[in-house]
Amino acid sequence: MNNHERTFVMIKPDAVERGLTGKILSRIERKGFKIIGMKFLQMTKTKAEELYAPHKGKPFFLPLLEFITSAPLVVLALEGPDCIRQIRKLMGSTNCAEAEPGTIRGDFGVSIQNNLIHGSDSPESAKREMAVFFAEQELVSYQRTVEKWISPAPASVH
Ligand code: 3AN
Repeated sequence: MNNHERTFVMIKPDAVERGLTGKILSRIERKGFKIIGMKFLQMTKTKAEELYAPHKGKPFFLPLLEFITSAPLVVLALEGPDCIRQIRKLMGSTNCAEAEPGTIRGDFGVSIQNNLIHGSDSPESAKREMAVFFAEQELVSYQRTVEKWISPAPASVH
């Protein structure tokens, strides 16, 4: 398992305006994810088009740009084993109305567009999306002493 897998996460404008930033961040932290980058910003149309380039041409593309640039958001870079898959489980299905209770989307929303949080779906997307908001030197590399308690692999038995 790659202990240095990275993923890109956004706490979207709907979550920020609804005052859910702290609650969502707290769920990310309590699961054990390591934050290696974090910024609060309002996205420009240019950045939004770059981020959502794979969705260009889809019927929800323009409303999505409108939504994502409408208010501030939080962008995060996370690092840890299996973090891409794990954060998506924590988020729940894209459509909040279908997301399981207990997930972020399942607990806080009913919308498909205003779905509170984004997490990359593959290592390739994570790399591409992270580069839209973070220069490599802005990501902070550090060791946590709690790592042995959080790692999914059991400590080796002698
Ligand atoms: P996810 O964020 O779950 O990976 P994507 O990458 O398929 O979902 O979609 C990116 C964003 O586009 C979603 N987070 C949501 O805001 C919006 N979106 C996706 N599908 C729809 C849809 N059918 N109608 C409206 N908005 C959508």
